[in-house]
Parts: sequence; structure tokens; C-alpha cells
Amino acid sequence: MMGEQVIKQRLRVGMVGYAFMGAAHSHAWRTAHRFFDLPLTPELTAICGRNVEAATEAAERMGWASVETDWRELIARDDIDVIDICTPGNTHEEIATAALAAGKHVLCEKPLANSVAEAEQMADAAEAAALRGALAMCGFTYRRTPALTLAKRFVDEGRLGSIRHVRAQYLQDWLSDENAPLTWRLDREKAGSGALGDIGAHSIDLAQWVTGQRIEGVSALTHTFVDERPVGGDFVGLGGHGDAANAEKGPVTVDDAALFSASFSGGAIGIFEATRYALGRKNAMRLEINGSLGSVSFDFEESNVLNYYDSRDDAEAIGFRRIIVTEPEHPYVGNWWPTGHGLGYEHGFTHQVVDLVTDIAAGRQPSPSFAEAAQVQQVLHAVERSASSDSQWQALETDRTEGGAQ
Ligand code: SOE
Repeated sequence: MMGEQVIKQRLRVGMVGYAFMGAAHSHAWRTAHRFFDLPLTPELTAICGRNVEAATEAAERMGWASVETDWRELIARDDIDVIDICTPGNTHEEIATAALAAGKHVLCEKPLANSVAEAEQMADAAEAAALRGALAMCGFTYRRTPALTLAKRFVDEGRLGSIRHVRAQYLQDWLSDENAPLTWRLDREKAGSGALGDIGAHSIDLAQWVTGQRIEGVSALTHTFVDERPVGGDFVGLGGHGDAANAEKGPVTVDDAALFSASFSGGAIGIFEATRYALGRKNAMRLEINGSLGSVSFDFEESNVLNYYDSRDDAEAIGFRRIIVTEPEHPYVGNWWPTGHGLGYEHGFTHQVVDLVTDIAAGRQPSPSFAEAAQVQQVLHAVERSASSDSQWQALETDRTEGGAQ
């Protein structure tokens, strides 16, 4: 008799947005159950975008079964179980709170929102919805890079000892050309902030998650190098080249770069840098942690490598080890390729779906939760308060995750 085919329950997804993050999330929803044994099988049920032609083209290209042009109608559908929000930050609160109220699970891109008030409303809505079985997660995907998951394991196992220094940089260069066009990421109304919230938020979440410590206060500097840019122009990737000759120019209303120092709940101190002007650095999301017994360092531009230093190694052999994080024993990688073949940027999104689907099936709160993401928003806000005030120090006003509550 033919082997019994196990028909798994579907998890029907509705995604809002279809640009860079929409493409990465679509790939993850299509791929996760083909490489991991998931308790539910994701289905790309509907994609939503205001422009019906563009959304229809995206649906055909990315594999979505239907198209909506109003997110409210998407949320109202009874054949949708999860709402995946891949839109600019000014839309997150409205969509997420409505979806949670409608009993949908929610995956929301980072940063959670454009303000602390919105983020706290989303976290409150997620807490209430969880009591009714609707779960929410924020898309800080770098946690699910195998080398960084391994770094957290090393910290949790005590291999680094007590954590003293956190050194986090997120270096990109797509705005180095002063003629790169004005895009939504440079508009405070849409993006909430610039490099700080877009890429600095990743560093904040990651530093706290890997160390297990919370940032309690910051002292900061933000800067905008180019305060007006060509409107329009050929948009390439994140930046592109505006037509400088005679293009209309518009104001940049966000930071181009943010620098800040931080104190952590467990006694560590940290230094953070986020910039879109580090010419030559394309996506250098870097983290180094120094403890009393050892250190780890990571650079996303070598994302399959974790550098590890153990002070207990023999003197003649001591030094940073370059661990190629592709052994089956390493996080996630056993489901992919043989050792040494490596993973890429998109795999963090697929691992995010793996863990979200597993948590939904188990009725377990996914991480990062909206509460964790709201605490990151508090840090972003403290950085902006510090940078805009004369005072040298800003303690967080509230932290709903205090005491480790997730
Ligand atoms: C642009 O800086 C960006 O696309 C971020 O928005 C993403 O979160 C990051 O993963 C890659 O860079």
C-alpha cells in the first residue's frame, strides 16, 4: 500500500507589502516547510498592495494565490490565519492592532513602530490577543543567523564569563552618493527615523538578545550629512542615482548616522554605530562581545563565520578561532547543505518562519515578542532624546520587559 501521506493543516498567510521585505518574506513562506519539518504548512493565500497592477505582478512573481488592495479587507477574510506586515513603519500600529483584534496571528517587520506610543499600543494589543490565542512576533531576523544563534549559546553556556563590552556597528553605504534619490526611508513621517531605527534597531535587539542584558541608559549623537536629495531618479536597490542636473529636491528629515554609548542591566557597557555612509561597507552588521573568559566577534559580510576567543586555551595555541558555522551540530544549518556550503541573507527570514510556525502550532509566545520590540523602541527614543538634548544621559522611562519578562 502506498505510504500514508500525512496531510498537515495549512497556515494561511496574508502579506501586506511587496517590496524588498515582501520578497524576502515570500521566499521564507514558500521555502520553510520544504527544508524543515513544520507542524503546519504555510500557504501564500493573499498579498495586499494599494496598486492593483503592481500587487498582481508581485503575486505572480512571488507565488501568492490572490490579491487585495485594502488591508482591512485582507484582515476581514476568514481564510487568513496570519497577517505579515512588510510596509513602512507608519502603517504598523494600525494594521497590527486591527489584525490582532480580528484574531489573526501577526508577524511585523522591524522596527515595531515609529514611536514609543505606537509600540506600547501594539505590545498591549499583543498581550490581550495572546489570551485569545492570537500570537505576535517582530521581524528581527539577524537573531536567526546561525553564527549569531551560536554566539548566544556560547554566552548562555558561560563560555565568555561575565560580559563587559558590547561593540555593535551596522555599516552600509547606499547613501554615500549625495545624488541618491529621496525615498520613504528618508522621510520621518513614513520611516520614523533614519539609520537609527532602520539598522540601529537590529544592533540593539541583537546586543540585548545575545548578552541577555537590557540597555538601561544611553548617551547619543545623531547626524544628517546630506539634508536634501533629488526627488525621483532611477531607484536601484536601497539607493540609486538621482538626476542631479535639474531634479527637484526634497528635504531629508531623518538621521543619516547615529552613534551612542549604552549601559546594560548586567553591568556591561556598549558602543553602537549605525550609518548609511560607511563607503565600501555594504551590509556590515557587526557585533563583538568581550567577557571575562572569552570573546566573540561577527560581521554579516562573512555571515557563516563566528570568531571565538577562549582565554583558557593553551598559550602556544591561543587566539581567535574562525568557526565556519555550517556543521550539522550548529543552529538551523543541518536542514540545509553539507558542511562548508554556507547560508545567506534570506535564510534568517526562513528560520524566522520556522520558529513562528512552530510557536503558533504549540500556542507558545514567539520571540522577539512585541513587548521585546517595544523595549527596543524605548532605546531608540532614548537615543533621539539624548541626541536632541543637552543632557548627557537618558534613562529609559519604562521597560515592560524588566525582570526578563518576554
Ligand atoms: C536597509 O537598511 C535594510 O534593508 C534594512 O531595512 C533591513 O532590515 C536589513 O536587514 C538590511 O538593510
